[in-house]
Formats: sequence, C-alpha cells, structure tokens
Amino acid sequence: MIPTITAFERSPDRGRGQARDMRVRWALEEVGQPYDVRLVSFSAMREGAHRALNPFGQIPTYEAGDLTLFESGAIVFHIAERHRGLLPDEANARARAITWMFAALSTIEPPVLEREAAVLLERDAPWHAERLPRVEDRIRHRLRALSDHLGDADWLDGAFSAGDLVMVGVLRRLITSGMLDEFPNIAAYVARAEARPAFRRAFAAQLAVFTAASAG
Ligand code: GTB
Repeated sequence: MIPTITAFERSPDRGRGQARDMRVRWALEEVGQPYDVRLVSFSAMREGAHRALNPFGQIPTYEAGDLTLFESGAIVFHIAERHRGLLPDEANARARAITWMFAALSTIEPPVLEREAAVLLERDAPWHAERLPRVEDRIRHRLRALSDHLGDADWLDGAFSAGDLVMVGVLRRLITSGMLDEFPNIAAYVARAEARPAFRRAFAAQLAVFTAASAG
C-alpha cells in the first residue's frame, strides 16, 4: 500500500528541507517505501477535512489504509517500526535509538523553536536584543552536550538510525543561525546525514514542489 503524506503547497523556505514533511519523506526514502504527497494550502489546513487528519491543522500527516497519523516524530517512528533499516533489531540498541528520537524532539527542539519564535515574531519587542542571546545560550548548552556525546563517532549510537534522522531534522533548523559551526563535529554529523542518498532524494522531492510551482 502506498502511503499519502501531506506537505505545504507553498513553504516559506521554498522547499529547502525545513518543513517537517522532510523528516517523513527522508524516512520513507531510507526504507525504500514509495509514497504520494498531497499538497495543502494554508487555508485548507484550517478546514475540517485536514483537521480530521491532524486536529492542530498542521502538516505533515500520514495516511495508509485505515491508519491516519500526525506528528512527524510519530510518523517516522511508525515507518521505522514497519520497515527494516531505521531501527536496530537488538532490543537494547533499538530502545536507545528510540531514546534519541525523543531526545531530539523533547530536549533539543524546544530551545531551537524558542529561538525561531524570537527571531521571527519578537524582533520588534524592546527586550528582543537581551532575550535572543539567552535563548541561544540555552541551545549552546544542549549542543555542547550533544557534541561531547558524539565525539568522533559518525552517528549517535552505532549505525545510522531513526534517532539520527530526527536529530538531524531538528539540527538543520539551526543552519542559518551559524550555531552549528561552533561545534565542528555536529556540523560534520549534519553534513554526513545530508550526503545520504535517501536524504538527497527527499530534499529534491520537496524542492521540486516549489520549482514546479515557480515554473508553472
Ligand atoms: N510537532 C509537529 C510535528 O512534528 O509534526 C509540528 C508540525 C508543524 O509545526 N507543522 C508546521 C505547520 O503545519 C510545518 S513544519 N505550520 C502551519 C501552521 O501551524 O499553521 C514548521 C516549519 C514550516 C516552514 C519552515 N520554513 O519554511 O522554514 C520551517 C518550519
């Protein structure tokens, strides 16, 4: 069965891998599962048909047969459980890979999102100049610990896993901040993940949505 995911019809980053359907596309590419994409406009995302898929009216969603999912982390986890290639077979290694998925979403992503809100929504606030460095220091605190854990390893725990996929999906949101370059092993880790053929196919597919729309 070919799953259908949803993605932005028009993405603010013009399809350069920041919207969260990228994580789902990447996971599907890693396991070799073909998929269909339904593009949704910002207004359609607020309407009943889409909110029946995701109560919060967001992308991505995932539909396969009688199963509908939302939350990119849950979707990646589902794909990783149903196919070989993104989670180790050995029980403890599998549990650790899942732990890294949670670490990405609940320990690293929150301060990253806080920074995005500060940059995009709070620039005019009188306290912005004072707040932003504090938020960035909270991110650095997490990146330093991640860098210490990663050391010279290629991936977070043995072979590449869904934990790395979700972690890199989160870290890529810092690309324009320059903060990744402060931690050369993390910057190399992200580059290593971006060089994976599955990442490149997913990135190209998301970008093609925008380039096709521009050409049309
Ligand atoms: N926790 C949910 C998940 O992981 O799936 C969060 C989903 C989410 O934030 N979806 C966003 C959305 O639908 C798109 S990814 N937003 C519309 C809305 O809430 O009304 C966030 C995103 C979008 C675009 C960029 N960009 O262009 O740079 C970056 C991040």
